[in-house]
Amino acid sequence: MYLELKRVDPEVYKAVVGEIKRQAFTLEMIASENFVSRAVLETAGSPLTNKYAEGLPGKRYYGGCQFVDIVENLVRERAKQIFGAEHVNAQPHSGTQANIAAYLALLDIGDRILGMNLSHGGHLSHGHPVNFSGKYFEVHQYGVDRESETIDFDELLKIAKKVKPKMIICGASAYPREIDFERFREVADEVGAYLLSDIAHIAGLVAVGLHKSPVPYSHVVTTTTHKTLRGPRAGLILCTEEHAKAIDKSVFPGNQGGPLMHIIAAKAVCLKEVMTDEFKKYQKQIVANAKELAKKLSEKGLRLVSGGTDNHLMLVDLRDAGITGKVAEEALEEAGITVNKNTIPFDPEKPFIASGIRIGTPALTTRGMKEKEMDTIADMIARVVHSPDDEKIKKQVLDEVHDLCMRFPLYKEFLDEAGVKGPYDEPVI
Ligand code: DSN
Repeated sequence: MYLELKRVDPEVYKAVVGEIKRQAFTLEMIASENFVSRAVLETAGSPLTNKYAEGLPGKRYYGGCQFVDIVENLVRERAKQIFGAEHVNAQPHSGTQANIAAYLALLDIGDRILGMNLSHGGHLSHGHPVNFSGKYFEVHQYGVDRESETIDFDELLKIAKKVKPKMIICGASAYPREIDFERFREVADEVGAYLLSDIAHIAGLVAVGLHKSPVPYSHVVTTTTHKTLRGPRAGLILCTEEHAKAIDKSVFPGNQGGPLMHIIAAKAVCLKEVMTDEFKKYQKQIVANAKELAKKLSEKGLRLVSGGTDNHLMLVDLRDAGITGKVAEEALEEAGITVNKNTIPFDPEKPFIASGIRIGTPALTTRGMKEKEMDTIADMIARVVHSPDDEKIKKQVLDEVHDLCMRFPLYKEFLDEAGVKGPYDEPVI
């Protein structure tokens, strides 16, 4: 697959193989990451990257769009079918681009928006002073209840009544519980606000019906396609027919130029995979794995925010363990386990230090790991987190991680081609 790259640019080739090797021989537990199929990968690397296609299928500003029209229409039709949406825009380059386009379709600069506090699980693009969302809109925030650590709807309603936002944004990037979209819509209706639901993290769970869909309750739904949905790195917007024109115009010409047709084609392939029984089984296993991991981590004395998980991720509060998220992230990485430090609700630490780590199961579940492996991994994580400075423990865990990874191979054909059989082999140049 990469033989020509090897010939033309050995430096990039080595970095590419290095990254494939890193993915294959470490435990990828960043909740927002996943491993795409060979079909998605081939499509994302196809000559469709060469094509300019501003506009929409059948209404382009360039000639020669007959084939890219096919793939964009497939994304629109498949996404409509999967999510029960009236309208789909297939072009956002990412989740944040989707949010920008949705805000600018429905809002005017300076309007009030109400989103979830970032350190309670929200997202930068849901209204944060350092982000465009906080610079161009007047941002207000809701969060979780201090005791239950779940969304505080009474507080949300109180804030919404006081602030009178034009849009309420729900959806999260670090919230382990199912989101009650119906209740969000009730609050939005009570104050005359639009509801935007960002399902970037849980799109796969929603697609197969494991979590309730926000589509019937939202004016607009945005998502990424590369997390639980396991597609290429990109975004999608779903909306009601009423807002279809405004959304399409806001994506192009409002906020983006030429759509990435190779990525749109890969989104079509991803959605075809989403429609299979195998994908439904996969989503169920993601949640089963997360629940098992959460249970075992709790048994090993680690406190989980809200006490557990309903989805693909959990947040570990490390304050009782006496270490910060930053230290835990670094120690786990040395032991071959990749997670990210994450603030917890009411965190006394700054985001770059953080009191927690966020752990997710989508990528490991793609490799075929199940509850038994989650038990083993919980044990590994606990050993490292309880002794982050113990080099012997980290080395032992690293060896165990390598053994486990060898039993669940990933992108083996690429590594074989590069002459890489194990974690310490270098690609042959
Ligand atoms: N960076 C993504 C995440 O990790 O959740 C959100 O944009």
